[in-house]
Amino acid sequence: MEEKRGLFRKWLKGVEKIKEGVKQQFSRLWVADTLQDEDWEALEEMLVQADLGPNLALELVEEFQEMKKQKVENGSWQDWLYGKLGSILEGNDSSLFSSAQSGGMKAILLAGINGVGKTTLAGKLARYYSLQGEEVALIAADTFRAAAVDQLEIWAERAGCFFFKGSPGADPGSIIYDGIEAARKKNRGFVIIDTAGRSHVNKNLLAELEKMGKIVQKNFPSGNIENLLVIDAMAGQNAFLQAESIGKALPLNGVILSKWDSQAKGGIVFRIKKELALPIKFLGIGEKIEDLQPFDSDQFVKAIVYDEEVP
Ligand SMILES: Nc1nc2c(ncn2[C@@H]2O[C@H](COP(=O)(O)OP(=O)(O)OP(=O)(O)O)[C@@H](O)[C@H]2O)c(=O)[nH]1
Ligand SMILES: [Mg+2]
Repeated sequence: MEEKRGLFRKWLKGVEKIKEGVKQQFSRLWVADTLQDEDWEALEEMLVQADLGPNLALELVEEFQEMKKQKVENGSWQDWLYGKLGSILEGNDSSLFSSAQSGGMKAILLAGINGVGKTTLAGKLARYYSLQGEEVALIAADTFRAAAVDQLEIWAERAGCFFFKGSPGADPGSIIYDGIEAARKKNRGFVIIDTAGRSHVNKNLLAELEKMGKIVQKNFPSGNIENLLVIDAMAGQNAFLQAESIGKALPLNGVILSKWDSQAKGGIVFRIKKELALPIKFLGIGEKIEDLQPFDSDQFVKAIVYDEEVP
């Protein structure tokens, strides 16, 4: 319970900024009798600052203007905004493997640019799914840095799961192939693959990722694979460029936003769902193994719009 409360507080930190802006702007404009262009511009600016992006910001401002014109007695801006933001996130299924074949092995492949938190997430997910009764294997397919393999091994120890590393000099594709075989032999049906950070503009690295994805694809039915893109919650506009080019190399099933605890602005969630049409699966909310939250869209929207209490 204490752990849950602590995690909720960390999670709320990533909501604070957008919540504050929303509360100030919408409540002020809602009650004002006459409004100038500057007032609407300030609202738009706040939404852009909160990382919702220019298109969505404008859409919200225009709809809010319309809504204010037809202001119904006793209506509230909160209920309107809850409905509007909720509709953007509608259908965000944060569960993994919802269409997996029962009894079959499952694989998570983590991809993303350098330093976004992939290895940390591999450890967090290993613990999360081990606690749910899965037999987890962590595969170290980052061959760029020797230290990366050691780093993952430490996470595997913390999570108490099986760890596989390739021989020095092996290519990541063959490590994945051998890792899957080793996991199968050890009856570890839940494989999590950590890959090297790769720039989304480096063609060779993207081709390498494509190859890794194909090896996973050959070894698992499609419903048993989750190719997840890890994005730094503060990446802003750049997140979309990353998703676009990495998504061309690897068919993505969803996004994990990391570093949610460090001044994330929150609005990026709506853009990812709307512009990339990818579900948000988890939030990384700190550097510890337990700092992971499945993304709950209703809880998120409620926390922005209404005054949520720490449970
Ligand atoms: N505050 C915070 N820090 C995080 C989070 N996730 C990871 N970090 C930190 O971010 C840094 C990079 O994390 P890694 O897991 O090594 O990132 P990576 O994507 O594997 O990095 P490369 O393999 O070099 O591409 C480390 O210092 C982590 O402790 C998070 O959710 N919150
Ligand atoms: Mg790493």
